[in-house]
Amino acid sequence: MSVAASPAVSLQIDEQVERAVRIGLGSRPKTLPPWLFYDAAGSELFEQITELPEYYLTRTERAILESHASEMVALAGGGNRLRFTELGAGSAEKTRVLMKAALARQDGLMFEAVDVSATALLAAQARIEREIPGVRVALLEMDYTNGFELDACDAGERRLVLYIGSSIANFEPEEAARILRKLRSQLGAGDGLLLGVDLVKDESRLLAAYDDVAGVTAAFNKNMLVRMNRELGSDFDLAMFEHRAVWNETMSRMEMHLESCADQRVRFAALDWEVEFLAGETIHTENSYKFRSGDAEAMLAEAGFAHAGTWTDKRGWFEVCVGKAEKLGLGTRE
Ligand code: AVI
Repeated sequence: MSVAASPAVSLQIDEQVERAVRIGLGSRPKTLPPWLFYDAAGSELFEQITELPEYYLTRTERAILESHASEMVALAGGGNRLRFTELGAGSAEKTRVLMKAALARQDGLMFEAVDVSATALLAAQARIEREIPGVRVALLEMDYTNGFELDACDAGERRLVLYIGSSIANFEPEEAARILRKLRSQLGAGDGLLLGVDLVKDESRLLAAYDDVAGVTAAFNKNMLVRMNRELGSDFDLAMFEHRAVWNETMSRMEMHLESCADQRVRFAALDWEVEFLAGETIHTENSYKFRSGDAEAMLAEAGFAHAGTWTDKRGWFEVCVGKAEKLGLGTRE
């Protein structure tokens, strides 16, 4: 944290936010990293997105988990007790069905919820422990993208890491591969990873999911501007930027942008800095990669996981894969 020295505006400035904004808006084309979406208002808007009729991802993945939870858990556990570790757990809504399936095979379940913010986790912890007797929730407040350490499991216990919601899709492929490799290095041979990814489908369906009629995704995207105005003292006029959702076929990803409606200049009073925008110029705020059959298994294999199973919905819109950590070379954890 640093306190800005500007005489006009004095704010507590998060250095990580300032650095990301200076780098992103100083680049050509302009970009901002998607983690900037998730302040309290952005996290709330994302929860609303998951319930939109157009945003099929959450509903479809939940249906896959509901249909196959017992099978997934049996495959992951084999003859062992399971411990769950969910990355980016948030409210852990979809995980409940897996918890119940695990509790049908074993007494009690340790659920480690990993997230950057303890706020969402605290509410989830109380609710889960109240509503699903036998689950003990441990909160691990950390940014799993920057490396993390997990405790070793108890004897006779295996860890199943849950990485669902297509969260891996918001990272560039090399970054996603790095995260999975890092994760693998924290696991013992035979531990599992359950990965949920969204699949390539009809373009109109994808566009609708990222540009809903009610405008919730537009508000989510523009929340970056709101956040910069509040935290960095900028004067973005929200009416002067349009939400744009684009299907990039070549890169197999949905992109979100904020497009400037005119030539304009935005002043960051707290940073004593100005940024110019041309009419039609965009800030690229998010990529959401869409996968094809076999891609998730290949990602798992590359990170050191043997494929154990893949499940999809009837329409082939979303996929859940389970991989098992393979034995590593000498000098590693197991
Ligand atoms: C969190 N993540 C998987 C969402 C996605 O679909 O890429 C974020 C999101 N962006 C727009 N709508 C939802």
